[in-house]
Formats: sequence, structure tokens, C-alpha cells
Amino acid sequence: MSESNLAERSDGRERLVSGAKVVAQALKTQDVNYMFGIVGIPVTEIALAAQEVGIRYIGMRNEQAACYAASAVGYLTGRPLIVIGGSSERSQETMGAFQEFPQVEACRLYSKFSARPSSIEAIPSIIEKAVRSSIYGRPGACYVDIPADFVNLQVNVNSIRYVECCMPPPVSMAESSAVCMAASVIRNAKQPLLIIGKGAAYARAEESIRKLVEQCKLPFLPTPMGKGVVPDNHPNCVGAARSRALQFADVIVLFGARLNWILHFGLPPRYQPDVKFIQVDICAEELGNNVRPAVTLLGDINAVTEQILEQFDKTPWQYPPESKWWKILREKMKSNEALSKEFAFKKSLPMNYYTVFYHIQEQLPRDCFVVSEGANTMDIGRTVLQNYLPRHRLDAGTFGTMGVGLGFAIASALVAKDRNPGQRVICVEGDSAFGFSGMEVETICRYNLPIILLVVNNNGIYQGFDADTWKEMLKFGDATTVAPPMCLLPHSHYEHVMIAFGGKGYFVQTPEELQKSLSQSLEDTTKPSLINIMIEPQATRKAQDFHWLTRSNM
Ligand SMILES: Cc1ncc(C[n+]2csc(CCOP(=O)(O)OP(=O)(O)O)c2C)c(N)n1
Ligand SMILES: [Mg+2]
Repeated sequence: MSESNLAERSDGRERLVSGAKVVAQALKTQDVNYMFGIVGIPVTEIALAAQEVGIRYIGMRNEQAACYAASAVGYLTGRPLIVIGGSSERSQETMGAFQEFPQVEACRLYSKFSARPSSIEAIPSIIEKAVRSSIYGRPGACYVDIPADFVNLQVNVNSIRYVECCMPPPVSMAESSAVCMAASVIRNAKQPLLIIGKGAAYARAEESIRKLVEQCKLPFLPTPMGKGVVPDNHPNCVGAARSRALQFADVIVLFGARLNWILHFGLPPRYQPDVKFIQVDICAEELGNNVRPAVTLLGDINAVTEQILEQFDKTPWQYPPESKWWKILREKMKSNEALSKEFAFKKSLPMNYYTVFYHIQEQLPRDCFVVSEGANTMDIGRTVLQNYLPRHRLDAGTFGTMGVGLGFAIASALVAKDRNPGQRVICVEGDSAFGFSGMEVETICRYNLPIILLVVNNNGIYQGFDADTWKEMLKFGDATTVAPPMCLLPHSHYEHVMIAFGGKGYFVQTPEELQKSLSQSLEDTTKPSLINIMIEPQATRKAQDFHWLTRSNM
């Protein structure tokens, strides 16, 4: 038994508690249930104390991956990311202490709230404020700095006042005149479109938005992480005619979707110059970005959608299903889907992206989480792999940050294990993307998480070379001068990373091998697996109506 415990027991009047335990208890009081991290001096005790109060501690292999995992748990459970950083001792500040750095200052730029408690007694209120700030308004990360000397310092238990768990975020509603105006703009639309964003998923607006879609018979388009709020296979989903829908819509309602690069800033030529945007958002600062909206509805997305529904309950209205707009959209979807199928059914080897995703989609359990990152891998995968449930797709999203995949998969798997045993996580990784956090495979195996990793391997970033071309190239000089920067080592056996830690690994080169290894992985609920899928190194997307992101000529 540790000295601190003895002290607590032996002297009733002078019961002591350490800073580490105060941090842990304060987090638990704020309903924080998962902690991800890597321990070391000075924070090991915080992780131990967290476990003692019933917080699940998941030891990761890299702090970045730990942050990605924690942020994904936040997205899935509504308790966003609080970063706790150990910092140097206060008495050594400015002297060059071990790992001394202005952390509070540095984090301010990246977080909604960044602070160091002035004493152990101040820890509970700072943690309450961090948790509250992270979930009120638009959610975001917060930072709490714990100096090394606080961790083991003992104070009288009676000096600590834990602050009650913060209240759930207040639900705000839009101005009623704006709601009336929005309903009227929608009623008068000739070519309407709803865009469902990540904000709608986070706000748990699935029921109200689905009701609006069905009641008014409106076409909708999900953004990458808005997929599944209304299922991708819903007859009103026009995801397969995305460019067409954006380009010709005359009224667009944005539900928690920003007019950033993912939506091409809302500007021509991707949109009509006079398109009317109705923005529904929790964040006032988002309203009016890049485009002057026709109507702004500031508030909780679910509550505001219900306000809109009330208008259509009062005076029912439906967008005519036989309109020319629906015909245009349906025709485009049909031709795009036919083109994808044509690619998918190509028999040539190595496989192309569409063939791979077609076979994955065939076996994908309906309730699984789909996590993805990569460039072509993520972009093409998103168009083929379907989501049927809200908050079940996690990808590199707005920032396009590579390295998020395994952390996101670990978070999803933990939430799945707690809420819905038997649920699986399918994590689709480009070979480059996988490299960013590949060592988290050990974490996956250590906690035996229900994850199937699929590495779509083209020997490179966007594209690579086959083994023969690679060998040939090296004849012309050292790899640092002759190898194109996108190249990765051809034929890498990433599946061995999984095998190294006791999971199942597969190396596949044909559709039949892919089908077989995936069905075996899905059947085996005792172990995680990794399927390394070799594809044509020069495979690309099918031709796009518009260039996607890149302005590069490659
Ligand atoms: C943190 C970070 N570093 C670098 C990049 C640049 N980048 C964009 S996509 C990508 C990897 C794409 O290759 P891969 O994952 O193999 O997918 P592919 O396109 O080959 O299918 C990289 C490195 C990034 N987006 N984020
Ligand atoms: Mg690649």
C-alpha cells in the first residue's frame, strides 16, 4: 500500500489526497469515462488514479493517436476532447526545467479553453470549465495543464470541493421569423437540395431531418461525416449525383455543413451564382462565410429542424416527385452508378479501387463503423461504401489529416464494445495513411478490439510503382535522387504488423482472395485482423466532372 493511502487511513482529521487523484475524481465527476494516453514522468499517477475512480484508461503508442481516439470518443458520446498535459515544476519555471515549454500559451491557438490551475484546490473548477467549454456551442478541444509538482503533492481532502457535473448544453432555437422565411424559400424552390453535415450527426438530428426529407420529399446529399444521418440507400439520397446536385440546385439548406473546401466554398462554377443558401448552424461565426445566405438559422440543428417541420405541419407541402429536377438527378445517379459498376467488374489484375470497394461493400455488416483515411482510398471508398446509421463513419474529414485512422478505429471499437457487443469496426486505410499510426496495431491487439483493418496498397501516396519498375529505377541512381516522392516500397507486407502482435494477417491479390479473407475476418470474432490488398499501383479515380482538390498536374 502506498504512503498516501496510509496517510489517508491513519489520520481522520488530516486525510490527504494527491493532485493526481483530484484530477481523476474531477474528470469522473464531469462524466468523462475514457482516457487515452501514454504515461511517463510526471503523469503516470494520473492514469493510475483515473483507473481507480472507474475511468477506462487506454494506453496508446503515440500521443497524436491518443488525441485522435479521444476526439472520436467525444464525437460518438458527446463528451469532446480534454487534453491533460503534464508540465514542468512551477518552482523551476524559466530555469530550463525538464520538458519546460509554454504549453498553456501554445495550446491556446488550438483549443477553446487552455488553462493551468493555480492550486490543487482549483483543479475541479478548471476541469469543469474545460469540459463545459468543450461541449457548449460548437464543440472543440480544451487543454488543462498540470504541473509536475501537483501530481504527487498531498493536500487535505476537506480543502477540495468537486464541482457538480456541468449541465448538458442548453438547446437554442432559431428566430421564428427566420424559420418562416426558410420554409417559404424552400416552398418556392425549383431545384432544392438538403446538405447534411457532421454538425447534424453530432446534434443527433437524424429523426427530424429524416422526417423533413420524407415529408417534403426533398433530395439530400451527405457530407463525408454526415453520411448515415439519413441512410445512404434512402431513395432521396443523391450522393451518386453530387456534382450535378450542387451545380444546379437553386435552394440549398445546410444542416451543420460548412461552406468550406469540401463544399467548394459555395461558389461558382460548382454552384449557380444566384443559389439561395439556408444555413442551419450552432455557430454564429459560421453564418455568412464565403456566401451571403438567403436565411440564417442559428441554433441546435435538431431543434431548428423541428421548427422547420412545424411550418410544414401547419401548411403541408411536398416537392413534386415527378419534377424535372428529380429526373435530372436520377439520370445522373444511374449513369454514375453504371460507370462505377463497370470499373468494379473489370477482371484485370492487379485490382482497381472500385473492384476492391465493391467486394468490401458486398460483405459490410449494416451496423458496422466505417473508418477511413488515405487520398484515393478514402475518396473512392466514400462513394462506394454505404453508411446506414448516424455517427458510424469517421474519416480524415475537413482537415484531411493522415494518421487519424487507427485512433478513430480504436475509439469506435471501445464504444462498440460497451454499447453493442458484436458490432465491428472496418478501417479502410491507404498504405501511406496506415504508416502514420501503424504501431497502434499493437494497441488494437493488446485490448483485443473488434477491428478489421483493410490496407489498400498501391505502393505509394496517390500512386506508386510495381516492383519491377522500382528495381529498374534504382539502376539510375540512389533512391533519394531517382525515386518519385510519392513512392513507397513496393509489395510491402503490412499484414505482418498484425501477425507480429498475435492478430490475423492476409495478403490478397485477387477478388476471390479478398472475399475469402474478409468473410473469414468477419466470422472470427476472437481476434483483430489486417488484410493487405494489393491494387494496381497506377489505379486512379474515374474521370471527374470537376477537379477535386488538387491543382497539381500530376
Ligand atoms: C498529416 C498529414 N501529412 C501529410 C498529408 C499529405 N497526404 C495527403 S493524402 C496522403 C496519403 C495518401 O496515400 P495513401 O494513404 O496510400 O492513399 P492512396 O491515395 O494511395 O489510396 C498524404 C501523405 C496529409 N494529408 N496529412
Ligand atoms: Mg497508397
